Amino acid sequence: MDMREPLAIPLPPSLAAHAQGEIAILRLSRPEKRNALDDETILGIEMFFEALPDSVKAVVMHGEGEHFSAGLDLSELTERDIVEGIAHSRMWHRVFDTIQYGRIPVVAVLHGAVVGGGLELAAAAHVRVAERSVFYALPEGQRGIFVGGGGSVRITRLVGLARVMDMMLTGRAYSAEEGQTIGLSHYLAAPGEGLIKGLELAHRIAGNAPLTNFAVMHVLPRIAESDPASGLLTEALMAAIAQDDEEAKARLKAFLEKRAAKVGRN
Ligand code: 1HE
Repeated sequence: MDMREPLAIPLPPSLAAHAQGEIAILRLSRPEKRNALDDETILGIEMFFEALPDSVKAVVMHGEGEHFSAGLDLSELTERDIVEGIAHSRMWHRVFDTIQYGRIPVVAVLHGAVVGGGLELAAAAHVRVAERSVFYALPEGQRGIFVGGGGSVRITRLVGLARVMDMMLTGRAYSAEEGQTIGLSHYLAAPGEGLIKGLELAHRIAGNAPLTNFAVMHVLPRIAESDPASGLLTEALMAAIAQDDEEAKARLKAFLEKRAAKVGRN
């Protein structure tokens, strides 16, 4: 039985949103253009994340049709000058920052093409599930352009500068298995089973203490980017704040009274 209900967020036709209990599902719904990302869609993604009700604790993002996303809508690119180009890229940065540094952890479920801006969008999510049909590429080089959706920051942090250089210079594509090995995805799924896996992961994430999810989304990446001494100090502060939370105390008590699931068995 499908328990999904439409979410009352005004979105462009290229997006669809549903709720399933504490999970919101965002679907890129422009399969006739391979979910190419035009301005309307990017702004719609921002609207979706900003309007999510408090009841939502995790998001699953996926794509309709044969591909997750063919990246930037190239038909919108032709008439832009330099100033407009900078503003456009900064708009993508703003929206993808809303995903990465928002309130809610996001699981991206990937299949087919995950290329250019599609890969940049996927890289802004917190957990990635890849169906075996996935291929990843940064065809900006072939198109005569450059990444503009945060890829030079986020994708280089996922897989390293050398690999991104190769992808952009040679047009190299990575398969699902290769992407899993180099760190583009966290999980592999059989064709058609990515959404089920993504929902399962989202339910686990939604079950965490909210303060832990906040710390993982907002504090952990900042620590990873800082010098070790500042990072360790920030970690100590965050650890003390987290353990002082009532929810942490209740969870630790539940474990000590043998009411909590054991690691690796839930
Ligand atoms: C598009 C786009 C697009 C498809 N913008 N319209 N992205 C790319 O360079 C990838 C370009 N796309 C492709 O290489 C292929 O379309 C795919 C490998 C993704 C899929 O192939 P296929 O055979 O399933 O579809 P198709 O027949 O190529 O495309 C179907 C339609 O989608 C067709 O339009 P139609 O009107 O002729 O039916 C395509 O033109 C259209 N379409 N991709 C616009 N991207 C913030 S900076 C980010 C910079 C980038 O993202 S650069 C990478 C851009």
